[in-house]
Amino acid sequence: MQYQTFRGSNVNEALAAVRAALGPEAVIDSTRYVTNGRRGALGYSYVEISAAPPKRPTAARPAKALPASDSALPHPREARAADAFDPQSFARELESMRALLEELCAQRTPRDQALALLAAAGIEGELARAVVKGTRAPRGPALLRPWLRKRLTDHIRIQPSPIAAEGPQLVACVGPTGAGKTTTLAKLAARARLDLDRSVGVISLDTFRVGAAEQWKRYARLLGVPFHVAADADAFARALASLDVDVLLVDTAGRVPGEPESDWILPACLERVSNRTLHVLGVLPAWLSARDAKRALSLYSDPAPTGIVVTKLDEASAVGGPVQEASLRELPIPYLCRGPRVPDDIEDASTAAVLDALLREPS
Ligand SMILES: Nc1nc2c(ncn2[C@@H]2O[C@H](COP(=O)(O)OP(=O)(O)OP(=O)(O)O)[C@@H](O)[C@H]2O)c(=O)[nH]1
Ligand SMILES: [Mg+2]
Repeated sequence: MQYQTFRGSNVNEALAAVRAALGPEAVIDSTRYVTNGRRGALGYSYVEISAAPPKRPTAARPAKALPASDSALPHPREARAADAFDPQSFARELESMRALLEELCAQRTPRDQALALLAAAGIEGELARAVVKGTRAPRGPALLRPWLRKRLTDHIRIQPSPIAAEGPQLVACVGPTGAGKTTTLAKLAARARLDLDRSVGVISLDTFRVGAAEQWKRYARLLGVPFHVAADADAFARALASLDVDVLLVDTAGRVPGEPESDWILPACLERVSNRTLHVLGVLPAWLSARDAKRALSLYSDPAPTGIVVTKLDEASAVGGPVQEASLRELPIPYLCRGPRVPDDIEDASTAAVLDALLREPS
């Protein structure tokens, strides 16, 4: 094949030159980004494409022998394949591919770049479209991040700490197995007691997981708070009657899809509660995808969560899943948890902290 070389200041320009000369069916052999690495007046860079005219189907005719001198010449590609592996030229190839990719990325529209940043944060679909809708995104990541922060602010709701609210409060944690429900409640028990000087009691409905009651007995002893386990609504009502406290914390076992409804006793328990503000907090690890966050909370319709606690921020590179679920359900976020330590690793949520977690600068 007769390969020719075409140049352009970018891929599109070089491709246009190929098509103008050889037509749309041209066969591309290689594309490389060439630069002398300098900026300013002394610098140059261009894209070079090696291409040949399209192969036309030929009528069957006897193969014409090549002249001896021609047939002795290896095809350029065969010659290259026969070459020994050269790490330096391999590194150069890689570098030109990276530069090409960067150039292709830079050609994306600001809206696409904004959607890519949101996707990296774990925010996709309906919410991502709503965030970029209406106004023009600015060009370049330096302007895009502040723009996105502003746009996302309208989609984040924050709830003032329920354990600090006036009057008797009940905070129940629900959510998937291992999400951090018990740890979050232990942190809240410690903060209510030590920081807010409020009386606290704990009732655990988790009679399923081996060691759940022991885990709570240890926390309760350390924190000096009364603790009960309740296997049904009657036992819950008895425990409730014995606890004259400002803040009642209710722990539940993680639910799994397909679990019998009869095992889920929280609704019956909450029916026995009066004169307390009820908070049912869905606890979701930060690394849960938006789809899994939705799936996890779909198991909790009775009672429906009133807020979402995001845990394990310390383990996650993207935290958009739970934040997206909170936004789509119009639920506020009262707390963020950044580690397993009781009581240190919990903070009252703020819009700025949620945005910081969402739009982290690449490290
Ligand atoms: N890194 C990190 N670990 C956490 C955090 N919160 C909880 N953990 C750890 O996650 C594990 C599970 O926490 P639990 O509080 O027992 O979770 P759970 O939701 O009560 O689990 P089940 O009762 O089994 O459904 C424990 O090892 C905790 O120490 C957090 O914010 N960051
Ligand atoms: Mg637990």
